Amino acid sequence: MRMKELSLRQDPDLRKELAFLARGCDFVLPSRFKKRLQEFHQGQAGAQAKAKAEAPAAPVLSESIPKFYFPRGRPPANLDVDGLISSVEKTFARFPGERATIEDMGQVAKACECPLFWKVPLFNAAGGDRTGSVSVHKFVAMWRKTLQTCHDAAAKFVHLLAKPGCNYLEQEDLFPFLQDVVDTHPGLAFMEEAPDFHTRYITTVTQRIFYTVNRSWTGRITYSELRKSNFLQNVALLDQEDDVNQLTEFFSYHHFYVIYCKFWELDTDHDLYIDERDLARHNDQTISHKMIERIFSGTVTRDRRVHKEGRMSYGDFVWFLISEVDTKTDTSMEYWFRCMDLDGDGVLSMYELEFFYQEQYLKLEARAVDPMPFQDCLCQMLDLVKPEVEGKITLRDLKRCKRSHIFFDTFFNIEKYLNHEQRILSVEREIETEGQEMSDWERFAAEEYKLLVAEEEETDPDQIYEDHLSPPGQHISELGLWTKRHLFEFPTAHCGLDLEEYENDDDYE
Ligand SMILES: [Ca+2]
Ligand SMILES: [Ca+2]
Repeated sequence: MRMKELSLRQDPDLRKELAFLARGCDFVLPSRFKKRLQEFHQGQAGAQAKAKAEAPAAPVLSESIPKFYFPRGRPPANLDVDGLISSVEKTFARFPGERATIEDMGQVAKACECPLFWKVPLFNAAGGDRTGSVSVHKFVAMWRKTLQTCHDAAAKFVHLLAKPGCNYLEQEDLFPFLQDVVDTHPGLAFMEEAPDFHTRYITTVTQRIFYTVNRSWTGRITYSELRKSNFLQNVALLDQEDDVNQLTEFFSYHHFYVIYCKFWELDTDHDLYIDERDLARHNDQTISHKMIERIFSGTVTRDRRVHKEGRMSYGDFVWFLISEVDTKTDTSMEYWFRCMDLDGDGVLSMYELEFFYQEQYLKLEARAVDPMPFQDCLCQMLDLVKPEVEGKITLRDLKRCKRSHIFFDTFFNIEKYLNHEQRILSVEREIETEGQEMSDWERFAAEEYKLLVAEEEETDPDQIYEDHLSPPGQHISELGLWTKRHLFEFPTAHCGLDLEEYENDDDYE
């Protein structure tokens, strides 16, 4: 039993959850933890039974602990490291002085049987970013160690990008990789002339990666989080897909463009920060002031300045917008649950629900809509969510009920609430076909992109031309304007075809 517990503590995910539990973090619910423990024990029992059946004659040594947990992937039975290394050596033999520059790294990545866009991670892990090129010896030493210690793509990717001694990825660890995507992916070649824009695209993609992959909200992507996500499959697809807009999960330029334009509209002075009043203007004041205040309390934002200085950066806005548009994803449900759980006890109490509903009630009255009294609204919501423990709504209840978007919109999103009221039937249909069509986010991004492009086409073409001729190199205060021109400049050259695709292809994903 003691052995079991020790092994359990070696699982970084479980260890983190234990630490959270110890600190009374509202976010790791005991029930969820119990379930994981149970799964873990079952998995362990299964693996042990299997190992026993496969190797009944193996000598049992009192000090040997059977290995059942492989954070860096399960080692393959017949791993031919020398064979893999020799094909890398053959590739290096083609380069002058057997040294590879960054331009050669595509071939090296292929020789390593990795997707093309692993080239910069591979190059940097062998010290290429410091020396400008890598020798065959240095590279082979690095790659041999990687092959011997990391046994699947997730483990290798983290190993290549993480800081020395770290077994997780932080946001900045992804920047060199993403910069290379911007610099060399054919679908982003048009960004070459606007280096200021690179950072914003990279910030957007980084936030989307953490939003989807970093399920623990720690700001550190672990092996297992990466393994459970689709991210590496998307990286591999970058090789084959020239149109990044097809990769809607992380890399889409259109999605970035939509998010950035939404931020731009709110950031009127274009210093790349927005305050509470700016955010409140989002989508015609649809989010309640109480909720905006909660967001600025720092409960769901990474940048400490949000709470301390009352200003939100673009990165945190990406989380807000995606959560606001699509309340059906796990991260979004967690985002809004955290906001609504004022005392952080992991339960939405009647007090907390009433706190948010009060403002919604007044807003409805102001719009001459007859609002439901709180008690009626409460009954309706409890009926919708059906919490396990009467009168106490947990995150687990909301995730299970599949209609948490209606719940959240009722308490702080007036536009969407009214939409639900008007479209009860179509909402029902939506639930039935869930998983078969575009997500709310994808639909929103595609529609907004169309609108933005149409808006730009209406602009007087002569005016655009004059703007482009304005002298470049303005000061920071004017950077926004300069960017805006580029912002609206990019899609025109590319949108024709893409737009047709949106219109003609019903199966667009
Ligand atoms: Ca601002
Ligand atoms: Ca609470």
